[in-house]
Amino acid sequence: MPDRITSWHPSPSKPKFVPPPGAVDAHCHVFGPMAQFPFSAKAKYLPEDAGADKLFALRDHLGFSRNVIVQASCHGTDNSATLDAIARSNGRARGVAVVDPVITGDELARLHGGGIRGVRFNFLKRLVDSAPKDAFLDVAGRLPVGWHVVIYFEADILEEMRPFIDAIPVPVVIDHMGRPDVTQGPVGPDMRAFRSLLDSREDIWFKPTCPDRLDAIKEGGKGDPWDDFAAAVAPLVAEYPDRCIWGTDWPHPNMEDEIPDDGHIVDMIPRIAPTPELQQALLVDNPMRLYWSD
Ligand code: 0GY
Repeated sequence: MPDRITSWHPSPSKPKFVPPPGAVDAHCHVFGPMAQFPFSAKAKYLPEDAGADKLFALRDHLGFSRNVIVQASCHGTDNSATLDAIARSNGRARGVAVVDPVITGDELARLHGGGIRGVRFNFLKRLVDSAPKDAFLDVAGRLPVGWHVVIYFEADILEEMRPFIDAIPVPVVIDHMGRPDVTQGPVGPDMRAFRSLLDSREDIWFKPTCPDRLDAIKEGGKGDPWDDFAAAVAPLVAEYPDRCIWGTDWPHPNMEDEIPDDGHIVDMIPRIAPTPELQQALLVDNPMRLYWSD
């Protein structure tokens, strides 16, 4: 068995930025614990346990109130760890599941009862073996009322994703803005292409997240404090303030070579959302609309 990897900071700093009351960390994961929730046989990485207790302690340390837990690829389509964390949150967590496209209506209803409000379609070849668009569209057409689809892809396939995204009959949330090259700047080709995608439908949302990934030294960026990310992303948040949600991405899957300090990640918020109004939309009003509208 390969070594288990740790990708999160052992003692994140306290951020200088204080999130508004009710702030939601709307992109985070749980890993295991493996003894209770084994990882998928198809997992592409094998992390150390990073369960609900650690996540909730981080939530409190960073000054957040709620979490949206996104099922990580290492747990495949078994959403038990995510559901267990939601169940133990006292109503302060909801989730996004990864499902086998042949999932039944009863099983979708069970996930809804467990606090799931969306499904994630992952197109990153390093994370999943396949991404069957037709099967994804079939399940997207059968989701419970009020759910949305979260899509994770990289900028090099944005154009080929357009017909698929067009065909999705519910709101769409794009993880990490489809991973643009932020070193190109705010009007570089990747950000322009992403804006054009946002302009193609009024119900495409995005996560202006993961400065640590998008501005990583190993990706050709400058690393913390991620100045290129701030410069490229702030205009996007200002232009589409009602369509963005934010998250830490803890426990930062696959970031073991450049582990970010979560306090620094939170301190990116006022750089991309400089006014109290933008911060309220990004951290409270928008995620509450998507995840706690009922
Ligand atoms: C992220 C990003 C990554 C991993 C996953 O499900 C996952 O394993 O999403 C990644 O490696 O880029 O958003 O957590």
